[in-house]
Amino acid sequence: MAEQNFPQGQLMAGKRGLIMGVANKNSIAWAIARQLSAQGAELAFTYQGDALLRRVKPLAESVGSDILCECDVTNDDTMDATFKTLKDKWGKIDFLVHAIAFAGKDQLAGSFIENTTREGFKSALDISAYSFVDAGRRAAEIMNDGGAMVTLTYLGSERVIPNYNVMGVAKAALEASTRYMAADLGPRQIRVNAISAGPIKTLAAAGIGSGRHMFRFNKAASAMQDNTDPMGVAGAALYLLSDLGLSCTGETHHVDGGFHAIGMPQEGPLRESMPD
Ligand code: NAD
Ligand code: 0WE
Repeated sequence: MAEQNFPQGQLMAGKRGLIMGVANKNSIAWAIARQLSAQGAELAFTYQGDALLRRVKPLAESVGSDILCECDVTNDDTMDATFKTLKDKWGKIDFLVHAIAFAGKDQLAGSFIENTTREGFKSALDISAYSFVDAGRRAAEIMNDGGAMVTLTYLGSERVIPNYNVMGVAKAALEASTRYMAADLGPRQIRVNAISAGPIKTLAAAGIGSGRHMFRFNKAASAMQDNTDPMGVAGAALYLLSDLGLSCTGETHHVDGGFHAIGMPQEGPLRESMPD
């Protein structure tokens, strides 16, 4: 799965962009980075804090990237420095990948109404939604007309997923921000889209209590009877960030094996696994 090679091509030849949100080789942002690199893109990466540099540096080097910026999206100085580095090194960029989300662990369990605190709400929306608006504005300042931006979202924005809680609210804000950003940047032919991925085993999905049940349920109840392959998310990102995606903007595109399209699963393994 994650070790598969991407076919080489030229869809991103001559394009340069920033990837935000690689933590390790399982990160969705890393699958996207490899796909874009295989199509000739030149990449820069951000990493969150020194602890992650050890993991991100060899990955960046493996796709020939030597632009690595420490960036915590809650810290304006590191945001300023990241986009200044890009301006100094490249002048212009063509795309932005935003794959960042965080809510306090105490906010991602149990009752939404009881457990969501003012601070937890603020911080989840700041890191997971505002950061795309902020990075998008800074990226647009140095982006060629005709460029594109992509963020990652999840179905918990549209429907209740147990324990996703305030992250669902943050993802709803992220998707709405995507539409407003698309409207503002549309006249410059800059496109802004979101990919709504099904559950994928990454660091961000590892910490969740109900993980086993969620992966089993998604597999059983999706149209394709399988979990989401990060390669499919990377393919969607390639489409949206390349000129294949012309005229597509303000969209939330689901890559989840069709889970979002199902109202009620067929009788079968899922039904049989549930007690009456
Ligand atoms: P991941 O843990 O690999 O990536 C999350 C990234 O967010 C990490 O690189 C982390 O460093 C970064 N981050 C968190 N707080 C930050 C901050 N303050 N400043 C800078 N960076 C910060 O996990 P992932 O699953 O690849 O997550 C990437 C995106 O995909 C997230 O937006 C997530 O919500 C979304 N997503 C994930 C799934 C899934 O099931 N894994 C499904 C749909 C959408
Ligand atoms: O967006 C996400 C996860 C984002 C996330 C993960 C963590 C774990 C560690 C945000 N904040 C934190 N904070 C931590 O302390 N996903 C789409 C993956 C995910 O997370 C869930 C899910 C799914 C799917 C949490 C509960 C229920 C389902």
